[in-house]
Amino acid sequence: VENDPSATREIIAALYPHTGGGHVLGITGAPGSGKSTLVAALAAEYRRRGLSVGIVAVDPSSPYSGGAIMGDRIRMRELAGDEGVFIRSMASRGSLGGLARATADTVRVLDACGYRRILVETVGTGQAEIDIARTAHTTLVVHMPGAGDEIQTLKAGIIEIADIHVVNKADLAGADRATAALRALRDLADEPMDSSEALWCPPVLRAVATTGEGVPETVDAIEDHVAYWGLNDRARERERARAAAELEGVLRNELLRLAMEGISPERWRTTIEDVVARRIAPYHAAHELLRTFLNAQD
Ligand SMILES: Nc1nc2c(ncn2[C@@H]2O[C@H](COP(=O)(O)OP(=O)(O)OP(=O)(O)O)[C@@H](O)[C@H]2O)c(=O)[nH]1
Ligand SMILES: [Mg+2]
Repeated sequence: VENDPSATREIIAALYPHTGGGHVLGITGAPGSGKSTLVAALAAEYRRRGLSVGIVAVDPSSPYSGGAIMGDRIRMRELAGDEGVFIRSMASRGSLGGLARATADTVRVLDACGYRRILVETVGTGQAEIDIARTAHTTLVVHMPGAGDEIQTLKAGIIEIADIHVVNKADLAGADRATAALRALRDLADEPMDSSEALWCPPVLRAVATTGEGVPETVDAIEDHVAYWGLNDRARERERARAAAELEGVLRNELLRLAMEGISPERWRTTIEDVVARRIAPYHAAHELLRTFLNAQD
């Protein structure tokens, strides 16, 4: 799935009926906030509770065999050898879009393999977060104490995507302030007017991932969200929106691919020349190409 996108379609088609049993948890947050440490601690807690865990660590910035990924491997070493845990580290090869696709498909493979909780770590880089929020059922945002944190949080629009906030490194100074600031931000977020069903209020938890403090409580909160996800119409609506967004994306790519296949390299070149020479506007050029393509379909 990672190495051969052309084979992925068949693989995913075969696996798809077996997916849907795993709960996908996105873990995002600023670089160095302790995501990997927390993921390892969460996985260990899940193992204690008897649930199998798949882990996908995504690093959009580091090179193929970057230090961060080696670091993750070492950090997660204690989980290695446990058959109930599968760890996959992925580095970006090209576009973030490609990474999002490979991540989503890797998650599906783990889901089909029967891993009950699938933890996906991404660095908070904006688009990657949004992508992961689309793939995940539950999005956990890791924060750390420190000046300016709250403002960064606001900028990244992270309040909207978080189902659970964890202030990690609660052993360091400023954890109280960070926790209070996050709670205040969360309470500012608009609440829907109709309260006919129970609404999810993202909890703000504290943890020390290195010692495991606060980790069982974090797993409890995740499991509360798993239950919420399973029962709630709003969550099901989100699942539908996710499916629609994915379908739309695939359709867009497929249509583009088909259209490009239907256009000769010569036609493509002359059209570009026409656009550069201002003989035709891009919008009209695209429409003419599209018309040629559609006529060829009849
Ligand atoms: N004091 C303290 N240090 C922590 C805690 N959790 C993680 N760290 C340390 O913070 C550093 C970064 O932790 P990582 O788990 O690699 O953080 P990350 O968010 O995965 O980092 P990137 O993937 O590089 O963005 C490491 O040196 C950890 O040992 C904590 O609760 N308290
Ligand atoms: Mg990490």
